[in-house]
Amino acid sequence: MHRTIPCYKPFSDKHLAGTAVAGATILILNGPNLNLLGVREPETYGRDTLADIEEACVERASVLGLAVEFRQSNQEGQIVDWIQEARENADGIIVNPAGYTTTSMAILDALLAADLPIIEVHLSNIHRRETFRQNSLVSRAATGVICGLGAQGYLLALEAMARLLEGDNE
Ligand code: CA2
Repeated sequence: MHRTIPCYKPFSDKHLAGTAVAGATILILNGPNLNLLGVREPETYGRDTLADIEEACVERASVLGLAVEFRQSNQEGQIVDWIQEARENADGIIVNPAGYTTTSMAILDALLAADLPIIEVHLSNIHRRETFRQNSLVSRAATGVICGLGAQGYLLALEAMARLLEGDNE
């Protein structure tokens, strides 16, 4: 049974559907072990499953007039392939690189080459955790980073992405 992620109110009433953003596709990528969400370590990562997060993202994206492609892989090369394809198929990337955050130069290089707005998301606040989690390589390619807000971080990233695509960075 899916959980409903508590919905916060969008920052303003400005409705983005029907604007330049409408119809844009956002690729949401999830790295290794995130398929275990909701099943293990709820004290660190919350009780939402990845399917719950996907459902909430699809719903929020539709309000914003965006389309979402939501994917997860435990394979670094698969994530690199998806990022390369995004250059042709997507207008922005939201990525939780999970265990590849601090190690994957391949994912960093693919993101740098993508030439798209990129938002890095982490469920937990990596800066309150072990030092080995804190030095994200991926952040070097990110337009912005959201961490520590649980599943809501993905929804905030979608809001921010809509505004980035609108050219509204305020
Ligand atoms: O906080 C995040 O979103 C992380 O990206 C999650 C990664 C971790 O390596 C990063 O430092 C921070 C771990 C994802 C593994 O997810 C699990 C979920 C449930 C049970 C076990 C692992």
